[in-house]
Amino acid sequence: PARTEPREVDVVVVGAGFAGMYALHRLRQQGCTVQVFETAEDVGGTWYWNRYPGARCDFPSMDYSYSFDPDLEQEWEWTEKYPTQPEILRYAQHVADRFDLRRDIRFRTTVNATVWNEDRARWSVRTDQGDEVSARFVVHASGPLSTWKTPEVPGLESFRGAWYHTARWPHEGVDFSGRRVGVIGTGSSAIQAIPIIAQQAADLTVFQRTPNFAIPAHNHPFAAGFQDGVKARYRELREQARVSMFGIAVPVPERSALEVDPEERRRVYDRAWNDPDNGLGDVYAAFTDVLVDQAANDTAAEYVRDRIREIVEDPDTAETLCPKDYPILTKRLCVATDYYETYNRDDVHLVDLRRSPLVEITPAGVRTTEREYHLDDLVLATGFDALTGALTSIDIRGRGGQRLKDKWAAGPRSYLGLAVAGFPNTFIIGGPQTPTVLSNVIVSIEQHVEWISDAIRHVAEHDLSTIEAHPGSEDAWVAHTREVAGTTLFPRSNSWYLGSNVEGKAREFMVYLGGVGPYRAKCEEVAAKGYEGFVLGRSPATAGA
Ligand code: NA7
Repeated sequence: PARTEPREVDVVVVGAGFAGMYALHRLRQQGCTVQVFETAEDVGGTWYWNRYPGARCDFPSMDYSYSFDPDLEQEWEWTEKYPTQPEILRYAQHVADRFDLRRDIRFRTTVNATVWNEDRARWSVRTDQGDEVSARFVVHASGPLSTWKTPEVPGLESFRGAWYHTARWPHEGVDFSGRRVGVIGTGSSAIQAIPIIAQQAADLTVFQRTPNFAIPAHNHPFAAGFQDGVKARYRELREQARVSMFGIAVPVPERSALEVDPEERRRVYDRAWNDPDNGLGDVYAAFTDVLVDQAANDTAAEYVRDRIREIVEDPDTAETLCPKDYPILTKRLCVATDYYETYNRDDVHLVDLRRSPLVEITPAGVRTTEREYHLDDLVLATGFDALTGALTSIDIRGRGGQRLKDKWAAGPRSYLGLAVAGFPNTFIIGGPQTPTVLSNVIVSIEQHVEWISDAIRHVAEHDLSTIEAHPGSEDAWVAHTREVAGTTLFPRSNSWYLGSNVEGKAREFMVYLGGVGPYRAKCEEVAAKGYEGFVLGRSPATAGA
């Protein structure tokens, strides 16, 4: 039989998390035909997959929500300071219903290749379900923390018990009652899950390679009237978030941690630690120099280490839990409920993998250089191939058949994190070289979606065929991203921001640290100057079409 021509759409969007959902809505509103592909069975992205016990957002619910529709933000009712995964997923589902998004989303379908066709100036998009769609534009909304990773030790397949990765948790939940459970990893996910697993399990062993800093969440249901008060000021608060450093309205620091006297410093840190309305911003923006000056940073790090030593009764365990070899805040600061307290339980044990590294997973459990630990269940809270993993796992081939994966072998290269030279009409939401992962992600997502849909409209309205990053602007953006990172303490820690958590991955600091507000201003300036730094093409294929 004759091969049928692939269906043509204006835009293919990869992923139906918060980024893909808003991209679909916005692009459809401006008249584009859009096809979204999503691996999961429903919308929600991160909040669809990460169903481990205790999974919550570490930004407050009233801030971590869409701002694009004033009615949506007024009608939705959040229940508590930090929203749980089920509550955020319900919100995503509500948005999908409200804007009738699902009719343009193909679920249970993974995009595995996008190939640029020079003659037609279109992308051919293929999926694991055999779809082939021809699209003028591809928008990658597959998430900075979606490609999960297991520990780089052999034996996982031999384990006789059940194992779970925090980012692929069974929908029906897991009952750990009466079981001997091991958790590998002590990042944000583990720090949320450990206290809850500890309550259930007969016995919990935590395998820690690098300790993390965590501040108390002080999570609580909203007091009467609180939500209405925020909603009354929403326009002003959202605007403050858009121009802020981290995508959330917090006061801009004016003082150095070293210029105030120790009592005043202590007062500021005590407030960040004890205030029921505290948050990450209180620490990241406590002083002007905590992110850039080692001595200033040490004051914050020592404050948190002192709290750990106060909370954890066994001095040896407390010291093992104290991060000492990297500056505080240069790995994501965690927000915790009873995390350090959990180590005071008799049935919780901490194994320091720095002293006795992990050797293998065995049929019966986990073996370190010291001994074997027998376990019924194993929880892998071992993180993600962050920022680039979801993009390089797709066979993306641009001009001349060049693969994105090859182009990025020595580290990601992009212009504004939005576009890549040699890959016309392709945009990335929340990717590397943007502030996204060090911000209130939804604020960053909205800015990206709005910028990208404006760019797509610009191409359509000016009868252009392509928009593509100029190699020179890409070089300049990569250099600028490095330069800004180099003025901070961030490159001093082996974090997933640097790619150092994945074996063989290039070391390149992947987050733009200029701040959400300044980054937005830069993107807006580029657009206002007629997409300065981009090459706008008019090909025979579209001329007169
Ligand atoms: P993270 O923050 O990447 O944490 C992963 C943890 O797993 C971290 O403690 C790692 O230790 C540990 N890990 C990874 N591989 C191994 C091996 N092979 N052996 C021992 N320990 C290992 O992921 P999360 O899911 O917690 O959080 C990701 C982000 O989601 C978070 O930052 C928030 O922004 C939301 P390491 O530090 O590499 O020594």
